[in-house]
Amino acid sequence: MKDITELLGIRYPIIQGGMAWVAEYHLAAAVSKGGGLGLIASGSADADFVRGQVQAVRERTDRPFGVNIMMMNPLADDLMQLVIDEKVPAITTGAGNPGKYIPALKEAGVIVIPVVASAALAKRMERAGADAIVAEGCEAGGHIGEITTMNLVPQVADAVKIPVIAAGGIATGRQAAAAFLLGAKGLQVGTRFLAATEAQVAQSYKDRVLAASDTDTVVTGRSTGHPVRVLKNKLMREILSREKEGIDPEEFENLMAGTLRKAVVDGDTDFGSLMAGQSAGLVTKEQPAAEIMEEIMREMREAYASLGAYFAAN
Ligand code: TUI
Repeated sequence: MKDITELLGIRYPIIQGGMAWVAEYHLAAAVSKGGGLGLIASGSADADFVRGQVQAVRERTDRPFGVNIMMMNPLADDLMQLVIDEKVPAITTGAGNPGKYIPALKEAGVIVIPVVASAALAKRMERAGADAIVAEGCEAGGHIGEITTMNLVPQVADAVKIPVIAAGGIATGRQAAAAFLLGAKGLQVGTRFLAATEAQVAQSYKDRVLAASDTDTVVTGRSTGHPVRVLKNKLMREILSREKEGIDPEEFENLMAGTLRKAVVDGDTDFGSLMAGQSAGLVTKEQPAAEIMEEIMREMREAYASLGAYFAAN
């Protein structure tokens, strides 16, 4: 099995999460320059916007990078064609099944890494020709599945032969070390990069992440079948109580529409969607993306050394 670093041509086995509105060219270029795989999140954007972002990353670095495509985006067809036309080195996908696009992407030499929340979908993606899989546990921020990283990663690793990248709740080297022990060959980091110096996120949103404690996230949308992990605020308390009363899914969608942009761009921490994972409680300082990756790698080596010392003595 090829290492994730060899597959992607990167220094560290770290890929950045595809965070809609947050992961634009500044962050993606910084992560790629720093030795990981930077990602441009396309969210609900169109092909022209993403083309501009791809060009902006290329102006800043020659290193490999990728585009994240959210499968619920009605414009996903156009975005797949764009990554083929632009010869984008790699893509990750989220919130759906990219299977039908994989043959054309492979033909064009694009490395395809679907993000999944179950072993069943991981297997289907491997059969469809995916190069690697991100197994994202429900500790992650944003749209999530049901299974924890602790249980999803080893079950996906047992289910497929392609490399597995662990995601959901990984912000530190200790957690990264644990993920490798579960069978992962790489890491996807989202929440910690949300607080990176280069992330173009309203300071008030970053400050909420930096101040968060372990119990500060909640999951909304369970009642409508689209669970999303966010930091608690006025909007989410209101939404959760409406869900308890049995809110109509259409009304739910209307209340949520535009709230991610409100948080990231406008910095509205009361009525915006402050998407973040459970690891927010471990993210305590704003620092450059390169430094984040160096720190994770150093901490991961230290974790192994101390575990080695423990087992040498016991
Ligand atoms: O996609 C994500 N995280 C996201 S996408 C997103 S955009 C959004 N904005 C507002 C409301 C809702 C979404 C924010 N965060 N992570 C990857 C991920 N994919 N997590 C879970 C899944 C997933 C779930 C079900 C993948 C496939 C799936 O089923 C596929 C099928 O059809 O079988």
